[in-house]
Amino acid sequence: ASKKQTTAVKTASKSSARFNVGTDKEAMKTSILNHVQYTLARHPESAEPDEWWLATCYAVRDRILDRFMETQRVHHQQKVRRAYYLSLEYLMGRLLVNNVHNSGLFEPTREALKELGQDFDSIAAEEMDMGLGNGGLGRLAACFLDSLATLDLPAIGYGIHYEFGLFRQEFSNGFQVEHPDAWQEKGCPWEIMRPNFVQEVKLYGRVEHRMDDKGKFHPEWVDYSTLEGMPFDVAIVGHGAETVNFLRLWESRASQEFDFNVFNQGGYVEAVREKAMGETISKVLYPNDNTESGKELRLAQQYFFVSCSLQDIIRRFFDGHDNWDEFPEFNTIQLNDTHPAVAVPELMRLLIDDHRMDWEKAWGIVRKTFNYTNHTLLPEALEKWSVPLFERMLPRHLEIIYEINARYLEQEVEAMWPGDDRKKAELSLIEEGEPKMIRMAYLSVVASAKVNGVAALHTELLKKHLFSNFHALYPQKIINMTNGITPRRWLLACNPGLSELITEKVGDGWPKQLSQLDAISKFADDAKFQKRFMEIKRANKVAFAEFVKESCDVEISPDALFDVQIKRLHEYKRQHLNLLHILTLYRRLLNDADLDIAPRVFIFGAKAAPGYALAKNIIRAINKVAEKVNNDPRVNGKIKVVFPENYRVTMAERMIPAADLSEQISTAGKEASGTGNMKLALNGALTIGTLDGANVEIQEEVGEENIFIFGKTVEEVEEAREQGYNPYDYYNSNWELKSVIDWLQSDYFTPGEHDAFAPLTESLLGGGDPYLVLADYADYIRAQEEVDKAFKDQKRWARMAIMNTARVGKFSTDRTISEYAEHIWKLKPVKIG
Ligand code: T68
Repeated sequence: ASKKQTTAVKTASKSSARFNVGTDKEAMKTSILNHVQYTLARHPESAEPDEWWLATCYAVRDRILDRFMETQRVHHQQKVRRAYYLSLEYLMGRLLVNNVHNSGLFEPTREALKELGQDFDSIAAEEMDMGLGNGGLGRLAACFLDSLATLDLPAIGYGIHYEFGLFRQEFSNGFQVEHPDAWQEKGCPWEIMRPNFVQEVKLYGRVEHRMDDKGKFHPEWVDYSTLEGMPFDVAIVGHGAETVNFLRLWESRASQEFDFNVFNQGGYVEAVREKAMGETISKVLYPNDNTESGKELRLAQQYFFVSCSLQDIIRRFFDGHDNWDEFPEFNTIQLNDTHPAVAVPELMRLLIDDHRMDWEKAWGIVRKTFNYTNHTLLPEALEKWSVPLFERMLPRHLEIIYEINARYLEQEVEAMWPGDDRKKAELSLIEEGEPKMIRMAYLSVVASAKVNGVAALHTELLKKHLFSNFHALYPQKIINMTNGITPRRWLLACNPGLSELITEKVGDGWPKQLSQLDAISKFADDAKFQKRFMEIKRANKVAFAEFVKESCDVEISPDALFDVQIKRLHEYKRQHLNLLHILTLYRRLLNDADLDIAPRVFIFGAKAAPGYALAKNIIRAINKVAEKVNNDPRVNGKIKVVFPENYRVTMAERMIPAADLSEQISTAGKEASGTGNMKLALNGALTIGTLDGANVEIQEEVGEENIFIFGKTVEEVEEAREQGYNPYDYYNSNWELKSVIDWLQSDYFTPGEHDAFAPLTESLLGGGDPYLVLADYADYIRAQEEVDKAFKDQKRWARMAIMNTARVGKFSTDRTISEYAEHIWKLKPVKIG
């Protein structure tokens, strides 16, 4: 009977291998109704919008899961090589719109909802953002997952199932106020809990070296505490592909068993403390972008998710293989920055202590398995963990890191620079000091097969500065992988008007072959095409203006130039340079009411890390200047400043299609790549920017005549510093610059409240202006005047905008991921079905 049953199960799953359920409108309708009634227990007549949203997600999910299971069956059966992406952050945004587009269910779902009396767009708007990331690094991980599935590459993402993602931002009297982000409040239809794949993780304790019966010493980690990791899987649908990969996120739980032991030893309070720790680890995402906190809980998060993930990878590998020698042949692991770098000593520990492998063999496997992506040169973002903290939390891992260090210094560094103790100190994984610190970036470089930067300029600077010694030691190791963005979310889904126009002209292949957009460049001067392109832009601006009216109670004209800066608030990104330009125009307008400038709306979207005082002060300054400017009748509506609160992926999807101008104005050498720059250019916004990060490559693609470049180059920045840069030289010699800074120092924008922007003005003057805002001010103003001139010539502007959309095909993550697959992962597509 049981054999018969197995055959029956097999037949059933085979015949339904692709779709168990229909994918037409009628089937979707039935399915949505079924979920309203049998999943949510609601009468369709009384179901609320968020319930229609849930039911729709479940109906879509059913269809995706068919493909998901089939993909995993094929991968398992064919014993494929897989890439594993380890990242502490995934900034996914909403999933419904993306999933219906990628799975080809958009039309039937929309039609089905319509017949059920529901509007797809308003139903989709019920979804909360899955905001498990800070900024570019987390969003890049999400775009990578989309491209991996689209290109049929076998890959799994690993991360943390944070209970609270990046905080929700509100403004109060211009100040940023943070609130917890309860993203799971309405339910999480996209994730599947997998209790059968729970993992156990150890923390704290100490190491004993015990002799085995052959007289050999073996280290043993004892007196540790344990936690459990519960996996939650989110299906990742490729665009128009059969492949459905997944993202596995770990949630921490107190381990029942451990509590019980401590409890029996009479350690009641200890047991409760451990339980609290178990439940705390995956509570909240650290809200820093490009800085490191050095906090104990952060290290616990890193180790927790890395240990769960490695054990899961090993379990999956041995479900089909039986020999460690083959491990690097079937597994490649990408470290998204150094945040998961503790994976290096953890894999060594698992191989040596748990699987009794000798050091050389284990190290050989590690070095063939890991690769590392660097996302920053900023010193404050480079991770260093204090040795005493590491020793307390991960005593065995500290031993392993010391051993890696000793062997690599004695063998590799010594061979290259014999007898050079200074080189050894420079290159050591341990930085001397009080306390000693572990250099996680160096550990990642030494243990990885390939190390990559994220834009051409960034990679060159890595080779020249941060990793110059490593570049000499391992000349083939450091390579460039220029970032990208997924055109599915960042054009097809967020800008339907422009997508339709493009499809009409070049066919519907562009979302998977973005370089096909180049074919619209031949219409750049075509008056009819220009008109349609600009009408679509205008419609997007109208829609955004409505949103601004609702959310900020400010009226903005869709005929004004929409000047957009959207990114994390950070000194190096120089939102305050943008602010100085706004103040300059405001001043000029007060001096000359008839000043001939194109009306402009300055649009900001940014969160500041809660502990970053200067960034928060800049937010306050922008808000206070906005209040004044928007309510000053003398300005006559010529300039407006809007800063909607709680910038996030969903808000970016509204702003980007409506943007005319894209502000990419970081100090040269500071922004590793930038990816917002790519999204805005793709949607026909012109860039005003420095020669930094990927701006350099955007200029190469769109041509000098279609971008506004200003400011000091990396070399000029270095030179200015060497010559003892002094912001007062600029302040004292540029009368207009002096006036606007003085203005900020007055109480004009905060009547009665003095020194409100002291942190900001102090950093520009007394603080030495570390990011050369004053040095770049005059050239920025000049470039902005060119923008103004270009915008007044609408034909010229249309041409430039079209050329931007046409020429940025290079920046699809499909191209980026193909390069990773070829040069780093040696990964081949696997067709499903
Ligand atoms: C960004 N980095 C880069 N870091 O700043 C940006 N850091 O230039 C680049 O385009 C992007 O990565 C993708 O490569 C970040 O977003 C962080 O968010 C971060 C988070 C925690 C600690 C340090």
